[in-house]
Amino acid sequence: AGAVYDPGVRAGSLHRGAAEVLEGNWTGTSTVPSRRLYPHQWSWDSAFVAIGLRHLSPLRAQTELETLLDAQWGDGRIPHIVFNPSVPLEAYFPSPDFWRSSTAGRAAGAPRTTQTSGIVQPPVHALAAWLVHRSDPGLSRARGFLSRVYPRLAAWHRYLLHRRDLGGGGLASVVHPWEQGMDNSPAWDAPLSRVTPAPARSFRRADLDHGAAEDRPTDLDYGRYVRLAADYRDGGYADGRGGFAVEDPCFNALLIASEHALARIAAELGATGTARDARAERLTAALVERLWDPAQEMFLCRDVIGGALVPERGVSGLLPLLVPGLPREIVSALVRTAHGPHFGLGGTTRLVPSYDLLGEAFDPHRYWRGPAWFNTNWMLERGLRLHGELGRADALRTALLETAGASGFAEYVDPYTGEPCGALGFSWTAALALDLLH
Ligand code: 9WN
Repeated sequence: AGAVYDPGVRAGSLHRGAAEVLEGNWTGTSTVPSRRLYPHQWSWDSAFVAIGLRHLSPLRAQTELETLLDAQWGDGRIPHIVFNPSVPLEAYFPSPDFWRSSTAGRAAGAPRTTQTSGIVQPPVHALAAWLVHRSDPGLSRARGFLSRVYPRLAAWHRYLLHRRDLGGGGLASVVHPWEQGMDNSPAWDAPLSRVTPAPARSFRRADLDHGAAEDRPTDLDYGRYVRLAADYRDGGYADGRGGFAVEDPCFNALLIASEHALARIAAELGATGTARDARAERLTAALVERLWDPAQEMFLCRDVIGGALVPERGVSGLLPLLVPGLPREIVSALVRTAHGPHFGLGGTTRLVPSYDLLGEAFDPHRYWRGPAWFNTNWMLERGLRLHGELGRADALRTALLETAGASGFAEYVDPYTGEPCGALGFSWTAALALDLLH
C-alpha cells in the first residue's frame, strides 16, 4: 500500500481493529451499523460497509448489497431500513409496526414477507457495486454479480429520477430528513418548521436507551419526523407533494457518481454506457444550475415547497466534489470553502464538521449539527483526490485514520478534539478506514 498511513505497526492494528468491528456487526447476510443503537440493516450504511468489506471478503461485500437489494420495492425504491425479524420491536423506533410496509406499501410493490421502512437513503449503491466488483472481478464474474444487480440498480435510479423529481428541474428530492441521512441538519429547520409535530406521548424513542439525549435530535425534531413518515405511510407511500421536499447536494452528487458507475457496469456487461454518462452530465448541469451558490462558494439545499435555497452551510454542500465533471472554478471554490473558516480543514478542525463552525446552530456534539462523521470525510477525501488535490487528500486520509482508531471507531466525533460521540464500534467508520488503508 506504499505511502499509506505509517508506521506499519499502527496500520496493522488499525486494520485488525476495523476487521473486528465488521466481524462483530455481521449477522450472516448483512452488517448492522451498531449492535445496540441500530440493530437492523440500513441502506447507505450497507453501501459504505460493502466498500470496506471488499478488502476483507469480496464475497461478503457482494452478499451485503444483494441482501439489501432483495428488499427492493416493485416501484424501484430501496428502503432505508430492512428489519431483522428476530430483533424485538422495542429495540428500535420506528419499528415495523409503524411502517407497515407489507400492507401500506402494497400499491408501491413492497415485499410481502420482509418488513422494511418506506423511505429511502442516498444512492451510494451502484458506486459500491462497481467498487466491490473491481476488488475481485473473477469472483464477481463467476457469481454473475453485476448481471444480477444491474437491473435492480437501474430500477432504483429510475425511481429517483422519475418519481422523485418533485421540483421539476431534473434533480431527485428527499421527502424526509432521514432520507438524506443527516437527520437533524440545520438545513432542515426552516422546511421542517411547516410540519406539525406528532405529540411526544404518541411514540417512544428507543434511541435514548443507548445514546445520550444531548447528542441526539430533540423530541420536537422527532415529533416532526414521526408526523412526516406517518403521513407518507397513510398515503400508501405514493410520491407527490407532501409536507417536506428538499433537493440536497450530497444526495444528488451520489446519484451522479452512481450513474457514472452504472455506465461502467453496463460496459463491463457488454452494453454501452454512453447514455448513462450523458445522463450523469445532464444531472451535473442541473445540480450546478439549481444548487450552486457562487457567493457562499458552496452548494446549498433547495426547499422545493418554499421555492428558495436554504441559507445554511452544511457539509452536504461540499460533497459534490465527488462528481467527476464538475467545472474547474467550482472545484477550486469548494476546496477553498472546506479549508476556510466555516469548515476549518488544515487549520482548526481535524475532520470536516457536519455543519458551519460559525453558524448560529453549530453544536460540536449534537449529531448532524456540528460533529464530524467518517462517511462525509471519506467522500471529501475521494473528491479531493479525484480532482488532483493530492496533498490535501493525504492529510485528510491520515486524520481520518488516526481519529477512527483513537475513537474506537466512533459513530461521530467532536470536529476539534476527535472526542468520540454516539455509538462505538460503528460499522461504516471501520469500513471506510479499511478502505483508506488499501
Ligand atoms: C435514522 C444508521 C443511520 C444512518 C443515518 C444516521 C442515523 C437513523 C437514526 O443512523 O439515522 O435513519 O435512528 O438516527 O443519521 O445517516 O444511516 O447508521
